[in-house]
Amino acid sequence: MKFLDQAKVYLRSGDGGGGAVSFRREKFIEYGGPDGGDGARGGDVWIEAVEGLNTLIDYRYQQHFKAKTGGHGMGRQMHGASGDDAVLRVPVGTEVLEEDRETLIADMDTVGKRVRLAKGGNGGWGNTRFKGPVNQAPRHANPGQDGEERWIWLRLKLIADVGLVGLPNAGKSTLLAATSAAKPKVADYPFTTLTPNLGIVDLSSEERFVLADIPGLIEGASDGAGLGTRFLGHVERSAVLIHLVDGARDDVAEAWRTVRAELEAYGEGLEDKSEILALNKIDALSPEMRDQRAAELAAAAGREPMRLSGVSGEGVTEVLRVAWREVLSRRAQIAEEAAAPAVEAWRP
Ligand SMILES: Nc1nc2c(ncn2[C@@H]2O[C@H](COP(=O)(O)OP(=O)(O)OP(=O)(O)O)[C@@H](O)[C@H]2O)c(=O)[nH]1
Ligand SMILES: [Mg+2]
Repeated sequence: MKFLDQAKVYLRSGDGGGGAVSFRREKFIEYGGPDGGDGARGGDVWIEAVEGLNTLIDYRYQQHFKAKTGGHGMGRQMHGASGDDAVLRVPVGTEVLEEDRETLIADMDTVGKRVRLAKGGNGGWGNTRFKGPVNQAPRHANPGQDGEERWIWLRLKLIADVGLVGLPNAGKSTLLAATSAAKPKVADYPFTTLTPNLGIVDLSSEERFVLADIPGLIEGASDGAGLGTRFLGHVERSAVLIHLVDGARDDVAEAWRTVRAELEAYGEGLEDKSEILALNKIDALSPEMRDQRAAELAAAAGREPMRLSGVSGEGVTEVLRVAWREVLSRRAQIAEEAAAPAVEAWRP
């Protein structure tokens, strides 16, 4: 199963500047001759894979990218200035496809990779260039070439930064819906979510991460009970798990233990992944009940849970902020590992 973030984008490279028609006019010089300069190239449109981005969300807000027109030529053989390029910065792993959404134009698979998607038009020649033995005073210059335009698709396979885990009905999908543009199905019965949903949480323009809502786990999930653990693969690579416990239940400690046991049984590093312990649905609890359920959970887990409600929004930002800090430190760790020099094997 693939989660795709995609965006359709319009590109236009810059038109070339026109050549100039001009003649030298100086004192004491008769028949000055043509001196119109050439127009300059229009800007290109490039795409570049950069570090630190992991979604294409920016391309939902800006869909048109145009490079600048080249400057026109001028008298005294002065050329115009080249038009500035436009550069689309995209996350590593972005695929660039033709408008048909099938033909691959480029795979932006490494940091720093740059590909030109539209070439700027050439500048037109000024009249100086048209001077020949026959026509010593051409009154003709070329216009600049038009830029190119095209529609492309950007496509990125999303990888979850943060995973939501919990029993069925814990409120995972509700929380995803409340914090992202995703619209997962929410209902008052277990196993509403049958396949994972991903959403992009947008804390600010520099603080974004991918949140995954996966089907609920029940006791025996690792042996195939319920929907099993097969969807846990989608959160294996995440930086942190948010473990939601339904505060409206009277057995919160047991609920937490059940899910922990399934994570342990699944393994693959999930058992050691950091976990934000979160008591959910506090909107439905009196202040005394909140304290009581939090205390029960703390006794079981050995640390205080955060408290939130995906319905009222209380405590949600705090949980997301803690998750974001984990995402940041995980990204820093990945960058560090990538930068570390490879150790060569010692050979006798
Ligand atoms: N009072 C209250 N009810 C909530 C809250 N979050 C979810 N619910 C309700 O709990 C029920 C289950 O919510 P879902 O978001 O579907 O739960 P889920 O964890 O995704 O469940 P599965 O997909 O079955 O694993 C729904 O009736 C929700 O309206 C909350 O913060 N407060
Ligand atoms: Mg759900």
